[in-house]
Amino acid sequence: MARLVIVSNRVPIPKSRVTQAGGLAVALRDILVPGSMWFGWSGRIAGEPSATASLVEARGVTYATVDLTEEQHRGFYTGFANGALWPLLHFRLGLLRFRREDYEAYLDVNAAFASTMAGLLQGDDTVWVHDYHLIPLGSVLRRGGFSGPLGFFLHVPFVPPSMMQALPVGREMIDDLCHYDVVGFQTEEHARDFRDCAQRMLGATVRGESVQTRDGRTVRVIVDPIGIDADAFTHMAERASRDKTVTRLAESLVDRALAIGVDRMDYSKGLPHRFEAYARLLERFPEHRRKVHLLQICPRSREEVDEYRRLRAELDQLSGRINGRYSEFDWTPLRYSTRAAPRTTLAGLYRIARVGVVTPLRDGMNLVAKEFVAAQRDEDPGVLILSQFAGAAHELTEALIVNPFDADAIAEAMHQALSMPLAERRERHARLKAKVRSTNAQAYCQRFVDALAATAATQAA
Ligand code: GDG
Repeated sequence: MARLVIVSNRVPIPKSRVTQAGGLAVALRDILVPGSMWFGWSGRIAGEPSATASLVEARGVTYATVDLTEEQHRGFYTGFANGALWPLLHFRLGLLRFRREDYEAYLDVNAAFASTMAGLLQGDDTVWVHDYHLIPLGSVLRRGGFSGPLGFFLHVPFVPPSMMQALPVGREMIDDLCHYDVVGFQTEEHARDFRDCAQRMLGATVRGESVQTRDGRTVRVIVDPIGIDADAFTHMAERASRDKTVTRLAESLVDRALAIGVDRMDYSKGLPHRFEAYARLLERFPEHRRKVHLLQICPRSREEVDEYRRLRAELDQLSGRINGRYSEFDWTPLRYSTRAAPRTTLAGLYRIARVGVVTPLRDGMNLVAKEFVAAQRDEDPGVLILSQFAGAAHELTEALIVNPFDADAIAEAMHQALSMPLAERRERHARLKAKVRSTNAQAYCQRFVDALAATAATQAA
């Protein structure tokens, strides 16, 4: 196969052989064979934009990164990507902040990425671009003469035309997506919304998976749900039960059940609703008082965006209120941490939890749901509560599926999970685990790369 070049906003350069990275890095590990390249932002802010990429080799893979200036970062990342696209794609029109100068910065950074990449690309490379930060990159690469297979995968949800039209440059976004050969989404619903946008906003023709623009471009739209390396995660969770933090927490539970939530601190994750639901559980089902702890781990993220700072203040207040209302001298119902936990600790914590609470208001997929399932003990598994608006709910139908806007429904699901007989827990878990193992990270990558190769072969023919 031709060389694969991955492009994403952040590039997780492995620091040592033992690094256990999360997210995309894990998902892509198997296809990053020696010779491949990963291109993106270094995570550094510099006085001047990078003229060339800095290159680091690790295990035969080249990691090529560029720095951004303060101004680029403000407009491209904080402004347009996270201030306009992220809320829009999570159905939060009220939070959408559009400024033309941010959009200009977004286009400039995409153009700068493309021009630096031009010096690194070889004619027959296959380029796979990731996520909403880099939607226009494909069209700039094409204009610059790149003619190899070009794919894009969107990790977050997609919206129907009625919402996309609220973005003043929504049409440009859809047109940019139609410059790729293959565009992948997490669920059929997101793919359908994209096809509808192309039809309604560009006048494109849709036939099955293919979308044809009026000027003759064809893009194949595929559904490719992302997964985790389930078996590796199960092993990590088994080993992690001996981890110091996990053992200490397990001891501190003194036979109380643990419910766990793990989310970046983001308004899409439904955290205030979840806290509210937990308070309802304690109010409506008092038999669980003193018998359960909710541990919510939510590492702070994107603090440069106002809405994220407001969310933190709201959660601080809510958690204080719940603990103030229900705590006893020897029982604190809600344990809430805004620091990131090491990945192994996380795996161990999932394993000792009786309930996994995954209730985003919208989520492309939600990998925590899959990690929770993979980490459970087959003989005595915990129960997953999952939002109907997470992409994962399309696959993990044996979870307790809830509407995350309904605090009472979440409280009832928590009650059901805490009271569920072992036989039912085992049955649900066995089915969920089989799904998480089969729709794993490797299958996700292979499907996308195969779709790109097939499209390239058709075009060559
Ligand atoms: C986007 C889409 C889609 C969380 N806290 C800690 C920690 N994490 C890890 C989790 C999980 C990852 O971060 C989060 O993944 P999610 O899928 O839940 O969410 P996003 O970050 O929003 O990712 C999402 C995903 O892309 C992939 O396509 O599923 O829908 O929004 O792996 O375990 N990891 C560590 N400490 C923490 O405190 N080590």
